[in-house]
Amino acid sequence: RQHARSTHPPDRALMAASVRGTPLAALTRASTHPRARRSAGHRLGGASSRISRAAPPGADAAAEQKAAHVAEITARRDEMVAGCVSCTMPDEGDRGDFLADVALGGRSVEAKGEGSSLRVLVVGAETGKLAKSLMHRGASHVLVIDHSQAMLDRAAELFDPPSTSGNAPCVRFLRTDVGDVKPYEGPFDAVVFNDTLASERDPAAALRVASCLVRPGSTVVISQRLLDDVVQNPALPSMDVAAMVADLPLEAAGTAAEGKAMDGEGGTAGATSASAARTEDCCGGSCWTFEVPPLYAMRDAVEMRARVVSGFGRGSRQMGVPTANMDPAVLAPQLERMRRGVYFGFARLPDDPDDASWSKCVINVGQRPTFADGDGVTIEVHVMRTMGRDFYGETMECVALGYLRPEMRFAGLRELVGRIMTDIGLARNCLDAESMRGAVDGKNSWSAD
Ligand code: RBF
Ligand code: MG
Repeated sequence: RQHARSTHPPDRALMAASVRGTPLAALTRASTHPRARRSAGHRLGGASSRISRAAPPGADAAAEQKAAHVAEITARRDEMVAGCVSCTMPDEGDRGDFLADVALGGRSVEAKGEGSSLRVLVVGAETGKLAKSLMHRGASHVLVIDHSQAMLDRAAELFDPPSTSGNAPCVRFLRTDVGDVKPYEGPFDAVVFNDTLASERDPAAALRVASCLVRPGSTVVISQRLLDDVVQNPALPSMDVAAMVADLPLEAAGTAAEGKAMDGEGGTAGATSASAARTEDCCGGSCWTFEVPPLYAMRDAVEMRARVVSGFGRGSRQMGVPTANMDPAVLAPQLERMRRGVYFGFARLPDDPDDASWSKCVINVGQRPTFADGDGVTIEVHVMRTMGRDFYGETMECVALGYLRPEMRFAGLRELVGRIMTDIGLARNCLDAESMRGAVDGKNSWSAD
């Protein structure tokens, strides 16, 4: 029992400090563990030498910052796994069982039926116990990511190597940042931040990316071991979960069916859902459980009518996704009700005899942060129908019925187009529902394509 957590209060202080992103030098000072000076397994000194290997020369400031942060996290997590793991990752087994239950919420691949899969993304490997619990409880595929290769290697020892195709049920390990997980790895049925979100360089961005990697109806779990002091201390705002989820399509678990106001009441809805989502975990830590609503239907449709103005000329030529830009000047009241992000609905050109019927569409309301010229809010409508011409100056009508996701900054055009294709697929599915057609059926004739 000599490594039991309760006998080593300094290690708890150390964990808490690491959660707040304290520099490693401070962590080393915080460690008064009697063995820290004697045993290599407990020593935290020496990590700073690794930190100094920061970004390659010539990288821009943002990349340099990211590299430095990744190096720091990597060093910290290498040390965690090199040390006494029941000290650096206390209660891992119990937490793994608890989090697997929360993440799966009773779902299992067996219950989903023949040919289905149940995919979970785990951010933070530890020694693999959470992945093990997930597989035992009914996940079919678990992707475990971490910055520490040593930690991933240690966790992988718990499992058979995956089949080459990756189709058979398996656990895979990948050294990457959550922001760099490719969409084709998903979509996931659940994401678990396994005591890692608070130490992300930008926790809000990490959560945003994660919420885009999951499919509608899935679960997002944030677990932190010793976060109480961080949450309650306004001097440490890095984990304001309420603020983080305010603009994301996330609902406190169990409340998603009631529907979140996606139009205008974002701040309040987020705050409510964050506190409603929070529970204490099995071991005195904090756990937030969110659901991505099965259908992001808005309570009230937003109707827009405006002239088509010229955009950046990038949609058709560079992206292969032509968009009609609706004049934002006359849509101020609607813009006030719509958070920035991607919507789906129906659009038509009422004055054009050929295109006066409603077609499915996706709508981006935002500032295109992926591009340098992205400033000023635009309302861009991609109509899922071949029109064979542009329609500058014509009047467009558009009804936004649901919210897909917040706007994001992508690494480049290819990633953006990839995500837009996913948006289009999701939108098409949602809009096939009878209730969706009903929203415009009375207004005009229906166009099936
Ligand atoms: N631009 C972004 O920078 N980030 C986004 O997440 C984003 N999502 C979009 C989703 C859809 C469905 C559409 C049609 C456009 C989106 N855009 C986004 C805007 C895109 O950058 C823009 O259409 C082109 O730059 C042409 O102006
Ligand atoms: Mg355009």
